[in-house]
Amino acid sequence: MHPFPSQVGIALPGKAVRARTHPSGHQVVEVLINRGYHPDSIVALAGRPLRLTFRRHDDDACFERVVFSSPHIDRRIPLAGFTTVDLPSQPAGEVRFTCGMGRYSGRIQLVGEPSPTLLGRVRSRAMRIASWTGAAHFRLTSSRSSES
Ligand SMILES: [Cu+2]
Repeated sequence: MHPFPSQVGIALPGKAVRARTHPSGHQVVEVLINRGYHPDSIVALAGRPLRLTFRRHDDDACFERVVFSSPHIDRRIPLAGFTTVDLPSQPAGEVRFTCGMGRYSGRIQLVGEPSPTLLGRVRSRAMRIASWTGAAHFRLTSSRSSES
């Protein structure tokens, strides 16, 4: 297995798709079912909930159910429409999901929060400058208040 890069923005090995993170901290990823799961390799942050939305375009009875390894979730997936599966926040590690008979599978890699984030690095640098000069302090606090 490949080691995962510790920074966001670096191309992931294989066809792994990174879950999108909403500002609320919720992570989402869409999975198309058509002769398999697309993507079948997902990377998401550990310690945050993850919502998978399945769209089934394959009438193979295999895909009528999807079964997760952790937590153990067994969900029916109708042919039409979207089926949402919410995984709670979990520690770093691998979660697998398979079709009802285990013929098709996908995996979710829950990885530690990349640290520090780009924004975090910029902030900590700004704070260091602020502590040196004092002058940057006003700008820092005013840019903060504009975020809320
Ligand atoms: Cu199957």
